[in-house]
Order: sequence, then structure tokens, then C-alpha cells
Amino acid sequence: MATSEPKSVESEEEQPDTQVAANADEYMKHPLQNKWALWYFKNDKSKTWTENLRLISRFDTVEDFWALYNHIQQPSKLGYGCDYCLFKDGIKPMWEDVGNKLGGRWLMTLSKQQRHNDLDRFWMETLLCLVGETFDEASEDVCGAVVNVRPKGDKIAVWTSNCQNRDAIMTIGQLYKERLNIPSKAMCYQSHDDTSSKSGSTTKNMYSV
Ligand code: MGP
Repeated sequence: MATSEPKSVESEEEQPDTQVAANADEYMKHPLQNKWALWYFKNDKSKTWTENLRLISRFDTVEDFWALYNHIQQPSKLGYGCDYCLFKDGIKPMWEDVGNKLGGRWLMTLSKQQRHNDLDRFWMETLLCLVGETFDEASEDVCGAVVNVRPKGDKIAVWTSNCQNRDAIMTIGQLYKERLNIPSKAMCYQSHDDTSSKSGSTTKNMYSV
């Protein structure tokens, strides 16, 4: 036979609203403004560039972002030829995607020593700039970001949607530079059109900060 009194329904109903709200907050994840997709590129020479690009996961909450971030290797631990790409869901991390076609990238090339000193920190700051929509209204123009791990020097880039949107591009470049606390002229902006059709290392710099 049950010995304890059944809980009064009335006492539950009398819970103050603030208590209910606090409890709900404990269980609710915190939504991001956009949904994001993380991609991984592994350079397997027997496959095409597109075949080497794999979607890892999508997320749209702060909690799921950190769960993914904490689960995967830092860029400095990846092999040469590997990339991570974080893009708004619906935009593939390639020049050909309609979201990138007219765009370009703020490109930062790191020295070999910076792999140990700066690479992982810069990449984490870049991710936070994106998911936190750091660039004010210009965040609309952001498509994603890429980190390339390369023997000649690693690269980090923020891709934007239209290389003619000078104001948005300069706002993004300026705020990004301040956030990473890097010296002037350490980043330049190149259109994907130029990058994809370049011969040698002659890509034109459209803007710099
Ligand atoms: P990369 O990986 O961006 O730079 O491009 P990496 O390896 O430092 O080489 P570098 O040329 O900048 O010195 C390497 C190659 O990958 C390109 O030359 C293309 O063949 C291919 N590639 C890179 N991207 C970003 C794309 C893309 O968006 N679409 C296609 N089709 N190929 C790409």
C-alpha cells in the first residue's frame, strides 16, 4: 500500500512564473541567428576536389556549436592538405556555389611558426565571429570561413558573397582584424573569380586592411 500522500496538483499550479521560466531556461538550448554547417576536406589524390569535401555536421545552437568544436581536432593537429570550412547552411564551401560565385575572401596567410602560436586561436576566434554575427549588418554578407593546413604556410579566410560590396567588405575586414589583433596589411581581399582563374601566385588584391 502506498504510504506517501499524492502530490497536490494545486501546489504545482501555484509555482511562480519566474520559477517556471528558470526551469525552462535550464533545458532550452540557446539559438544562433543562423544555422551553420562544418565541412572537412582531406586531400586524397585519387579523388576529385569535390569528392574530398565532406559535411561533418550542422548546428544552430550555442550548445551544439561547442559540443562539435570540443569533439573535433584543432587545425594544428590536421595533416597537410586538410581544410575545415564553416558555412551558412545552404551554401557549399566552393567557388561554384551561387552564394559564393560573385564573392571573394579576406585572406590571411600565416608563417610556419604561427601554426604553433596562432593557428588554433585565430580559427576559434574566426568561428566565434561567424556564429556570433560579429560584423553587425555586414554579417549578412558573410558566407563562411575556411582554414587550409599547408606546408608552405597555413591560411585562414572569411568568404563573403559579393566582391563589389565595398562597405560590407571593409566593415568585415576592419572588425575581423581588430578581433584577431593582427597588424595592418596582414590580410587582403581577393575575388573568387581571380583566385579560380589565377596563373601562378598572381591573384589581385582588391582591398586590404
Ligand atoms: P586551395 O586548397 O584553396 O589552396 O586550392 P592551396 O592548396 O594552398 O593551393 P594554392 O593554389 O592556393 O597555392 C587548391 C586547389 O584546389 C585549387 O587550385 C583548385 O584546383 C581546388 N579548389 C580549391 N577551391 C576552394 C575550390 C573550389 O571552390 N572549387 C573547385 N572546383 N576547386 C577548388
